[in-house]
Amino acid sequence: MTILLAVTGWEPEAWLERFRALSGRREVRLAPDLGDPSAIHYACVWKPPAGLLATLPNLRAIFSLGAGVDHLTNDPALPDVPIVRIVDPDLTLRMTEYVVLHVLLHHRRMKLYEKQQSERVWREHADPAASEVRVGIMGMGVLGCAAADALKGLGFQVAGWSRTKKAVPGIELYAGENELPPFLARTDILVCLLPLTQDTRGILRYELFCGLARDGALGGPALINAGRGGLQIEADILRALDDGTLMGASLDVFEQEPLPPESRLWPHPKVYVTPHNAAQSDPRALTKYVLAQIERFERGEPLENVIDRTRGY
Ligand code: NDP
Ligand code: OXD
Repeated sequence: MTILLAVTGWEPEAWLERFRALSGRREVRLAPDLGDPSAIHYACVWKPPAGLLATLPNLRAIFSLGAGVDHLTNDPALPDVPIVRIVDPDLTLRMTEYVVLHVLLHHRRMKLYEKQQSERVWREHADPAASEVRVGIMGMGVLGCAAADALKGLGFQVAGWSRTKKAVPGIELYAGENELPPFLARTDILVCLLPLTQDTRGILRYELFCGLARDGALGGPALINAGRGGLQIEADILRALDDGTLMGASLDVFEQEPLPPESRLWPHPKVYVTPHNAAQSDPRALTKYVLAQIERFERGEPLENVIDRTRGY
């Protein structure tokens, strides 16, 4: 029951060390050194080369080492075995930290106060209370619900938007295309935690920004995207920032990563850029989760957090 690790974009050594330390007598191989591919039953992967998984004839399950799976679903030769994604408190809490931090940066107008500091200006502005500010979260899954809960605890008016209708105590819930306009119209700070699928690609575009609330306590809406870069049209974000449709943006993910040095987003005075680290996958925390899933599977119990391939997440 050999495990293959295939990791690109992150340092694979820490994963290999952790998997080898916790896997007991199970063999762990690191791609591209596959050895005999027929011995490999499980693949634990982050952005594996397209076509690699199709070369493993006895593969039983694929484990994404992140919460998102678009790095797999874009492989046209993806084998037809269950795909398990990460759902773990360590990753969830990291994302909650990022969302709370960036909501507060916009709510407390930190770009303005940073500018004042650089000019040695001592000036207070009337700051709205959190209870006057409406946060809207696109994607009310594991990460969206946890962030919503933390923001509600700080006193923000929180609403969420998802594909299907659900009930989350204390959160106003909208679902589907028909309820997107009323959700946007009541939103001052828009947080995007959607997965990248055929339905969500390019959803963060100029027309959507125009639908956000313009009567809010912050004087205009802000965008926070920690979902995926493919969800956003960067030319539209720049247009909206430049013409005042958006007051600010926090972007952790980009159409092209790393963000090219020539991108106007880097120096933009209204933008916070982070290098896709809103919620890092930490091998120290997450290896245990993957191995526990493999053990469940081998005991004949169902795998948890298996994605639905037709939905794409
Ligand atoms: P989940 O699968 O738990 O949640 C996804 C949510 O998006 C669900 O509420 C789902 O609706 C909603 N959704 C999906 N498609 C649509 C649609 N077409 N219209 C409206 N809502 C839709 O995922 P997680 O919360 O665990 O993760 C979300 C994403 O965050 C990941 O896919 C990944 O891209 C990103 N991520 C980014 C990280 C970073 O560091 N920047 C780190 C980790 C994750 P429903 O509830 O009805 O199914
Ligand atoms: C993830 C990510 O999907 O880090 O977990 O982007």
